[in-house]
Amino acid sequence: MFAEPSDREALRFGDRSLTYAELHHAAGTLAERLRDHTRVAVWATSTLETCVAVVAGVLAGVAIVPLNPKLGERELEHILGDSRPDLVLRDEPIVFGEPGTFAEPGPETPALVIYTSGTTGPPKGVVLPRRALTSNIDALSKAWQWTADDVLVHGLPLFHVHGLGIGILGPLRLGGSVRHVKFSPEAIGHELQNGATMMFGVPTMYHRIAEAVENDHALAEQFGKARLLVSGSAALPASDHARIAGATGQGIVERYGMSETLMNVSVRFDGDRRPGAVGLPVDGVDVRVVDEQGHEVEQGAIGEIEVRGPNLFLEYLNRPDATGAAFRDGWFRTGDMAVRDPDGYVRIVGRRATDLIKSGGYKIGAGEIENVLLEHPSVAEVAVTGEPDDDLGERIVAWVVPAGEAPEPSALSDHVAKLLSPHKRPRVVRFLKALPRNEMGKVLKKELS
Ligand code: MLC
Ligand code: AMP
Repeated sequence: MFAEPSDREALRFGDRSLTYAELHHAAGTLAERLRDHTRVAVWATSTLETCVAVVAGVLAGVAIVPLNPKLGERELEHILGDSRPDLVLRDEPIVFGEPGTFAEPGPETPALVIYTSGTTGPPKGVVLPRRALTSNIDALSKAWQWTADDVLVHGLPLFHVHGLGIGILGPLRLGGSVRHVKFSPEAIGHELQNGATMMFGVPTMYHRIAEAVENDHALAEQFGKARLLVSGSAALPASDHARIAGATGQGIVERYGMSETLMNVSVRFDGDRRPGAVGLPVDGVDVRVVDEQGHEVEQGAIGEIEVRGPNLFLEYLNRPDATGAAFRDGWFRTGDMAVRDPDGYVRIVGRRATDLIKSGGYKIGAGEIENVLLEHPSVAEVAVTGEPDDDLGERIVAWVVPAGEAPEPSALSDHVAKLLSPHKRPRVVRFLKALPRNEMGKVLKKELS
């Protein structure tokens, strides 16, 4: 799964780093403690300790459940209750002791359980086996000409597939290095000036980079040095693509992924970096665009993306119902709507469910937020929607019918941040006398804008 021990730097967080030899030693030591466990939860702080714990789990064949370190009490309770970890690690001190020896676990062994939001209830645990990770990293290595010579820089959180699944495990498998920074255009630019060759980010980060490089010539030059800038987790606006290309000379490479499928489609390193398109299926992955009956649509027509291949997850933990509903004839139904260009390039044009919001690259279910807002004593009725936002892609809006006097909007945002996660908090609260509903009583969200 991972590159061999050596003196090469594997990981760097600020002024702390580990070589491959140190990483194998530390992770092997911790893996010995994890032996015979089934699942271990890790508070996924942006630290070396988190990476060592994840590598230890992978070595020992134990599934790691990364937890957002800012998780609120309700969401945490759900994730722990659902995943029932044998152990919870938080910034576990790095120890160079007696490393255990382990046979390579089988390809179907669960490696990560990533919690992802649906439209209504609490998040579901996506169980990713080792072969999904190894096959996907190898396919991306080919697509991006990504090798052991690369030094990746990013500031992504370590509890999702983008930052952890490919942003940490990718370099560690390929034998390159990764430098993790607290995201700012300047922090990324500094690393690109000093040896980093490629960057991963979500469109919100590229929007902030676009703003920054247009006003700072030296920063633009730093970004111009990169071998490769990759964007994903949400649609990169064509305007930000063009602004960055104009200021730095870099065409951003877009790829499309999901917790359940890892990165299934991407523009190639030497491919056409066309704004608004996410490229072609990566090697070994089948992608089709189908109508509601599951028949492939004609080229140029809109349909839903379905995916098949070794990159797919095993199941939603404890949710055979949801797992069954997510597949049709062996194909995973993404819920994303797309068209294909004449050359096969995929263009994502929307989502099947209006109750899923992508904000800052995080997927957020409207129903989950509505449920906790209804628990607030000042809320009689509520509907949550996503509105276009230049920075976040979409911002979360709560439409509230107050019970009595209207509360402070910040009280409602804090309530959501505290019970769920800060990134799920409404950025805007609008008060109404009543929600628009149809004769069946269903809220007409399209009328809320
Ligand atoms: C604000 N904060 C609060 C708060 N209000 N905390 C508690 N209560 C409140 N009411 C805190 C936040 O926690 C944060 O702290 C700070 O204030 C600012 O928060 P923000 O404004 O929400 O976010 P910002 O810092 O601006 O972050 C933007 C961002 C972030 C782009 C850096 O959205 C991000 O990291 N996005 C990446 C999401 C991602 O990885 N998605 C991949 C999913 S996988 P602090 O301490 O943090 O500053 C996937 C598949 C695929 O999609 O294809 O990849
Ligand atoms: P998540 O469930 O958090 O893994 O988010 C996956 C979703 O992010 C996908 O279903 C898409 O809706 C969205 N997504 C990821 N990459 C892209 C992209 N390049 N363009 C548009 N949407 C994307």
